[in-house]
Amino acid sequence: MLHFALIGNPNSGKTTLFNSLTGSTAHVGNWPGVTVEKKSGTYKKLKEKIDIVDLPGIYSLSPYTPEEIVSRNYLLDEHPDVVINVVDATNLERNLYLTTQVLEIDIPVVIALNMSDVVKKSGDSIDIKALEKEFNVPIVEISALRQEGLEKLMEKAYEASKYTRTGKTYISNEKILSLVKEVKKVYETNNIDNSLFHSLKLLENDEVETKINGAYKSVLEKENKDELDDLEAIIADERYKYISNLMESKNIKTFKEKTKVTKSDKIDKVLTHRVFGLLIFIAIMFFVFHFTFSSDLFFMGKMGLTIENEGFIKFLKGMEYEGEPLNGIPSLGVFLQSWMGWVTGHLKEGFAWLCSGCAEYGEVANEIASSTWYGSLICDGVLTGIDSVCSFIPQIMLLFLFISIMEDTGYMARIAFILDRAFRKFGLSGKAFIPMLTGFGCSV
Ligand code: BGO
Repeated sequence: MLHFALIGNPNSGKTTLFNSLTGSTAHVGNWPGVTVEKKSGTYKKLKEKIDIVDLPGIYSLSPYTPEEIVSRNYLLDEHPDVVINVVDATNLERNLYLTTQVLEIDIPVVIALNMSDVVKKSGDSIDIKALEKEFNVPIVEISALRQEGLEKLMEKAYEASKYTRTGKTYISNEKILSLVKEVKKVYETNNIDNSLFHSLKLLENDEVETKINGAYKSVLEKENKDELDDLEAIIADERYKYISNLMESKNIKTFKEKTKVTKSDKIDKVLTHRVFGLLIFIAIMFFVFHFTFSSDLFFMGKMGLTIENEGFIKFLKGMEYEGEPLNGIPSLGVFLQSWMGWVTGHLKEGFAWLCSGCAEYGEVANEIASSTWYGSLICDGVLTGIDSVCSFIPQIMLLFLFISIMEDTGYMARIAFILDRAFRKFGLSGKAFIPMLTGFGCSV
């Protein structure tokens, strides 16, 4: 079976593409030795079945994070038949940084230009022909979300799998190229695969490369000691310069309006602002928890609102009335919780009434039911258990409703961005906030 690997930046749409291609055949596991998710599945619409692996989202092939190590090792050691590089067409420049590194590996590559629906909708256009000519690999415009262009992409990838491809670098700095040439020669004499990729990584002082092939650096160090120091930054800079020159000189992306700022951009500017963003976040979190758990909505009780009307108190407190006026109004969570308590309470009493042989409903029936083994088992055991679990359901549902609204509107992603800096201090990513928040449901 042929093996295709999907590689791309986080949020480039790899998972959406993977799900569309593999459907129900998808299998989720972990990469050996690391807690990085491994997703594989089968594409069945070509002459042959294709095994597809969704590699972790990464920004570069320098191994700083477990995700980068996994993706890089897969490309170099597992030799997939084709690499499909998923590129977010709305963030072309940033995504092409990884592309230039993938193209250095001796492997057939096909570029999937994803989110083309967004590009088209905004009236922008990308010169695919010019890009294809530049990179000399097939490029297919797709929309993973709308499932457009996927069959063409897979056909191109299938075709590419029949040929070999030699890696190419887009760095043009003469000095670097001459150093690469020297190392590459040594690597080739020592039968090291992907000599171009490894040579560049050695020059970049890449940790993994230096550990494995560091000894080969001695061929350079005699004459070029001074030039070797800052090469990591210089090579990164060369890559960025190349991409920005390419975009400008070949007019790769034409914008409908060069300075168009969308409504979403304006909202993002506020929501991700260092100060306002944090204040808005604190306010939203306060309202989410206040609407779910507070028994005094908007502190109206503290401000003096007292409800005397018995019928209204019964409605607000799930029929529970202790003969006292009510201070303030309960939040939606507490209101629903009171009614849930009323329903489960009556369910319990109804069963007690049946178990007592239809004795006087209420206290008397409860006492009689509790004195029999079956009445005690059903009412004191099973139904009391169900009652205590059910009493949390309204609040948990409400909390999850708020969380899903924040998730689906994309606000959660903005929160992750705002909190990223603070969370990094604890060795976590901003995204760790999402499981932390969802965990509140369980904590409740
Ligand atoms: C959210 N077109 C459009 N318009 N969107 C796409 C396309 C496409 O072709 N492909 C993917 N997306 P992932 P990684 C989201 O989740 O596959 C969207 O990290 C949201 N979520 O739907 O996860 C896709 O695997 C709330 O968007 O990427 C997803 O590479 C608000 O791109 C995002 C807005 O896709 C990332 C978007 C709760």
